[in-house]
Amino acid sequence: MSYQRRYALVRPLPRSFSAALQQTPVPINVDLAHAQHERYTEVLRGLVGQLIVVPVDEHYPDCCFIEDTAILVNSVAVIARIGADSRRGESSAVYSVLHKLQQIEPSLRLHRLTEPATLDGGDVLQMGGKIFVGLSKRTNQDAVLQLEALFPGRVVALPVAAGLHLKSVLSALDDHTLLVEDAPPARAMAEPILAALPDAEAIYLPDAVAANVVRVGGTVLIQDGFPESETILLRAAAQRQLEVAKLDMSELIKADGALTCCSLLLE
Ligand code: CIR
Repeated sequence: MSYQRRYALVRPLPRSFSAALQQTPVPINVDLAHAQHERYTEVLRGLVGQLIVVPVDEHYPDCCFIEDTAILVNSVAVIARIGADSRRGESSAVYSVLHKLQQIEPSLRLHRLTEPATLDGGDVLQMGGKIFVGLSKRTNQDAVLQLEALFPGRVVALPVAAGLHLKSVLSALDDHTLLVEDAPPARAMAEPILAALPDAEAIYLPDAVAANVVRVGGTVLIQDGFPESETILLRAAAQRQLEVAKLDMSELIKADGALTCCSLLLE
């Protein structure tokens, strides 16, 4: 996979974010969440060719979690049918933006997952040419079947045993390095991924949220505020000659958001 990205799509954090879905309800400081999301956006702007901002929609408190609306595989965009009813409409604005982008990127192809498929992009990990799909409360087997038809031989489904999404407990630092929360359910989720990628190794981290990083070009975005995990990540990044950008996303974490969930990256 090329880590250079020509485009990143982001969607601003709405004022209605205080009503975002939460696995554990805790009050959110929306002003701070807004500032954290802005910083994420600005850091990303400096790392990609062009940052595309999808208009915010106050009707969707979770709309900043744009990752869930689509998956981008090389020049193919698959518009998701988001698993949570309250979020399903978030994909339309992303479809419109990608449809417009086709005018300057004619090789971009658009597909839509259709009922009864449900899928959140947070359940999809692309690594080593494979597309790993977590079967979760949000993502079902019908989505797996539709993805298999689009990407024959590349899709591997696995159960999500911990966290909201597959990538709530793991992510790819590069095509050979899987970051995984050091806990039995997450280790079990990593097994089929490592089995499918014989050249890959796992690096285990004490904090689930720190296992979700965004790799863009020669830079990796990591969560600030998890010192034990950070020590391990800094070592892994240095070994791979990667720059590190630390982002504090504490208020988005309260709504089960991680780093990958706030952008869609297009090669
Ligand atoms: C939700 O429950 O859908 C949102 N509050 C969080 C979504 C996070 N998405 C992601 O990590 N891909």
